[in-house]
Amino acid sequence: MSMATLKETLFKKIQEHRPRTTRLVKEFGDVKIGEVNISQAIGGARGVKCLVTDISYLDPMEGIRFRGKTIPETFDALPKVPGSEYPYVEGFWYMLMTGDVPTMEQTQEVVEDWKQRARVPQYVFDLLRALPRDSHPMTMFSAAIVSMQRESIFAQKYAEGMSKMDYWDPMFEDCSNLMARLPEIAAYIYRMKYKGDAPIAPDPNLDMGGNFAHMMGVAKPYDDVARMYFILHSDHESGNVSAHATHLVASALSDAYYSLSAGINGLAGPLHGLANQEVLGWTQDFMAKLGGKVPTEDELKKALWDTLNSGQVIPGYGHAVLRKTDPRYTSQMEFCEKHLPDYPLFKLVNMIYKVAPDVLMEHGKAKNPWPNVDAQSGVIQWYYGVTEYDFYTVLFGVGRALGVLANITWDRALGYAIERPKSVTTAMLEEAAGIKEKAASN
Ligand code: NMX
Ligand code: MLT
Repeated sequence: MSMATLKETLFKKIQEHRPRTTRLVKEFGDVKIGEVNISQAIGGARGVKCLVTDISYLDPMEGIRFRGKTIPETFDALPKVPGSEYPYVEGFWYMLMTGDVPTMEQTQEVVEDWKQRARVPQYVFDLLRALPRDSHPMTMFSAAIVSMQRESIFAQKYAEGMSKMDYWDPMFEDCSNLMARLPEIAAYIYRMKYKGDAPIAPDPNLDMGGNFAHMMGVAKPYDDVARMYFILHSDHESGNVSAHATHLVASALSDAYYSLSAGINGLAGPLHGLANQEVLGWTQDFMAKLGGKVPTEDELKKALWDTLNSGQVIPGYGHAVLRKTDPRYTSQMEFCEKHLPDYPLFKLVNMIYKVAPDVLMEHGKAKNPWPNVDAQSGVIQWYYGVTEYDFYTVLFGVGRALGVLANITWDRALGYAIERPKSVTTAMLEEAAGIKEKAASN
């Protein structure tokens, strides 16, 4: 008997899962899972449980689990690219989609499938070339994604008339096509913008991570850096801005191109993904002020306080959910300890890790004084020669696409509703707080 494809396995999983969701809604729809208070309504819905995903879960103390697996468990379980330390991104996609760890054969099926889907339409390159060259790379990335909307199989099938039960199928097709094309688009932006407008053609013999490194023009072990980076940045449950924005837009039955572009726009904010470029910017400015010499802990402390006292955040520190060091930070730190232990920038980042949490605790505002994923990622890129730090969020975006696209495929499979939370007025909150008489009209 021939092996089931990823799509066939996914369909089986979807059929098994649907009754669970239906039962919860039908029989237990009234069961309460939380309450909402005024500070949550004003403060970004922090901690409000109103999203459902099975792709990943974020525990405040332990950090992320992808399909129930911690980061080290994920790296251990998945099939590795021969001669590499890190797994195939394609196998990770299989795991995010189905919840199963694929065999090497199942992984190879996705590798081959993505190769068939990888051709980027010429008009995407034409569009990128038409944009001002000083556009931010995230603007270019988002524009390239939304420009491909005309390719959407979901939009086409929807226009023709399609049963709700079938929505997941063209959504999966669109998401797979996007995943197969994003690496070339990202690398093209990089080479066009920063490397003398000299794009490198894809190599059809390579896996996704290997091909990305090849198209970036960066030698080994950057292929492994790419695999590690994309997997680490893939998913952080559903409430973060990029995942939530993607899900929100998809909930209107907008296709994967519109939805991912929206998510990428959210990732481009400095409090979200852009923080990784801000970390490098902050660190480089600080080094420049010191004339390049290695700082003392006191000098570093002063620079951190100067940032806080000028009303700015310390990029790469703090988190809306996490209350410990982000395991994605730790995973990258372990990579650095192995591959670049004596690199001065790595040493400086470690020194910040030693000093910043105490400074943030003394400052007394941030609920989490520990580093997040963005505090460490730029060092690795810099070490391998990718020093153009305004490009870093595009790398985050390629990785994030894995998680958010797996999520919206399942959104369609489980028939999740159009998202529409309720808003209230300030006067209504004042009434609820008992500090204002009920007005005839709010
Ligand atoms: N530096 C200075 N102040 C901070 C920091 C920080 N790193 N983190 C939080 N605060 C402040 C925050 O601005 C807020 O101040 P105010 O009361 O004046 O509005 C206060 O502490 C309470 O915020 P929290 O509840 O701890 O954090 P929140 O959940 O609102 O925000 C972040 C989470 C991640 C947006 C926030 O910690 C931050 O701005 N960090 C720096 C930017 C960053 O690293 N972002 C990347 C997040 C990961 N990612 O890749 O997306
Ligand atoms: C993320 O990876 O999305 C960030 O850590 C932000 C978050 O989870 O809120």
